[in-house]
Amino acid sequence: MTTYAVGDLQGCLEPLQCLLKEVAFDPAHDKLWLVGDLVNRGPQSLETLRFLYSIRESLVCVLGNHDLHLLAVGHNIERLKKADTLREILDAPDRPELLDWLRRQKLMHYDEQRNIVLVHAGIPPQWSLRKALKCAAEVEDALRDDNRITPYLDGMYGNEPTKWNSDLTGVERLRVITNYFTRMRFCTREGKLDLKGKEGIDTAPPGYAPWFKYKERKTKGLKIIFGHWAALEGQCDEPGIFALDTGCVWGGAMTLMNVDTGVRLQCKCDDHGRTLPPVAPSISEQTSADARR
Ligand SMILES: [Mn+2]
Repeated sequence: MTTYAVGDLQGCLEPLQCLLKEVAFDPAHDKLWLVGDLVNRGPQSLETLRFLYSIRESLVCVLGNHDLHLLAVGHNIERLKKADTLREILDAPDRPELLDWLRRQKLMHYDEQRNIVLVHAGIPPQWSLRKALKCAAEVEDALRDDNRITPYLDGMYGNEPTKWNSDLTGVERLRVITNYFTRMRFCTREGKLDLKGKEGIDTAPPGYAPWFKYKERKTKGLKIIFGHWAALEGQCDEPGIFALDTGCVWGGAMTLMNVDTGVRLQCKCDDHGRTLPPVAPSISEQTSADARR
């Protein structure tokens, strides 16, 4: 039994299947952890979601901003945007099962034995593991509750408040939690978010840094696997922090990592998220410098 983690899929099924084939993934024995952004922008959002649903017993998924957007559109709260590739899911006969499964996924997964966490974007520096788990559960509870999912999704969009405060209540409280787990890249030491910057770590606005860079970060010592930040190209020199989004949908690659050894495999993609070249996908193997930390 082996546990693998894979970066943002964004509806790119070909490279996922290429990686799973390469490691001879067996859903009866192995586990697949996904950092979220399962769908959108890529060519096969519906097929990807159906495939994941078919192996759901072997999956651990956390939700990304694109997955939450799909839920919001599916609940008639938000409209599709021009660049969205989610229409086929909305029109599918199995939409109810797929979206119902999606809303039951978590914002944060903690593996106690391995002392590893899986999140889409990150954990703000001022939160301990315990605090982060509690806050994630608040959003997860709202998503699973038939009476609360709609007001939650309706209030989810927006960049304010920029910073957590334990006195926050209602939709504002859930919004800032959601933004930390699914949209964060740069923040201040106190966890004030900048949600505009999307480029590399050296592009932080003054006073801001990548969420994982702070010396006084309260989750130091905990391993964290995350996605969302394609501009990092899978590189993160912070010990125990594993960046897996390598921009498969933007002409980069999809990355798979063995959770226990840190060994990585990549499947290169064209700029439509298809494997490159189409019939004989190229796989490059890289061993993370962090491999056995
Ligand atoms: Mn994302």
